[in-house]
Amino acid sequence: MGVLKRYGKYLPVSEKTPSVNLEEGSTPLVRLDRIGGELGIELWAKLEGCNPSGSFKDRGMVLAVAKALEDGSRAFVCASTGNTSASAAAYAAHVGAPCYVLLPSGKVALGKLAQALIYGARVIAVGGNFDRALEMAREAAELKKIAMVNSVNPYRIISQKTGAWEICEALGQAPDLHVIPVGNAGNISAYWAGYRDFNVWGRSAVLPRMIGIQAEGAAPLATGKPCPNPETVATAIRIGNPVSAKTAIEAVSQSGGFFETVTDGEILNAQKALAERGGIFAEPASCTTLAALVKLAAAKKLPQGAKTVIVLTGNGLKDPDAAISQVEPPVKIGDSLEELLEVMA
Ligand code: AN7
Repeated sequence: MGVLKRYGKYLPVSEKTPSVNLEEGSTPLVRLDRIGGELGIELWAKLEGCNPSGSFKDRGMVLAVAKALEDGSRAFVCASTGNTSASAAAYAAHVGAPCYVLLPSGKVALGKLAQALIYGARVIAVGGNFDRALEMAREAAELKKIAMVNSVNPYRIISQKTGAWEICEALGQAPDLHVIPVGNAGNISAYWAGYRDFNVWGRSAVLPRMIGIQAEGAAPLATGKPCPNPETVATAIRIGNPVSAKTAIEAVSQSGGFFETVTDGEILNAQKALAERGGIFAEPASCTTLAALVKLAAAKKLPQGAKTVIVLTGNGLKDPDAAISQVEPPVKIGDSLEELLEVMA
């Protein structure tokens, strides 16, 4: 029914807030018994790739766009590693407003670029990395007086809390472990705030340990050191200077969790495992979560039987190149039945 309808009572919306709805949220929470069994845990995956633009960004974008319209904005701008731009472009199109998106040139997965373009956004390829593009977008938003819809916009984070609320409602309470990719660090901050809400409202006695995962080549929070030249196959989280670093560090420390890193090889292995043994195709950034669980299990650092949720933040179809790079090409035959039967033997 859309995030603003389902959770409007708990969000800063009033009768003056325009109703914006692409039927985002209410995504599946899927139990993965084959993979969970191998890891010795009760494993659940939140399929955020089932959102209308194919990532979790829609949860926050719907409120950011509704509030911007309420406040009189008529255009939007964002910088993005891909998914924020796809989401912003979709919602801008839906409400009939122009949208400018700044992308790090050549570093955005093909599906996400296709989305921003087909939704009709003004797509600008910046000759710098995401962190620089974000600075530029912030300055342009101020000068041109248009709404900035990156997660520096507080409504994004507030509305992304709905992911945690849905998990608590589906499981009856919060899980033991919450495992989530970390780029600009907004989502881990939002989930922790959402879990605390349910705790304060008396609807979950449990608070999960928050485990934030970064790619080894873009791990400012996991290493505690700035990362001026982030690099990873998981382009969504190719971010060196996370805007929400402070709240992410708080989420991890208050919950008794930790940050972990995984290599590009571990990420791609996990992507394949999730598809082959779970039936789920998620983009590389999302697969950092399973990669980390595999790594922790191997080091005997995974509490056996723990109820664990991984957030699969984006759809695998967004980055076909990453998937194709690690699989065998199709078997080629002519058009005879004999050849077919031979390859099926
Ligand atoms: C699939 O689109 O930053 O830690 O500009 O696309 O809240 O930043 C995307 C981030 C995880 C990290 N998984 O979330 C952008 C952008 C996917 C993502 C993250 C992103 P945050």
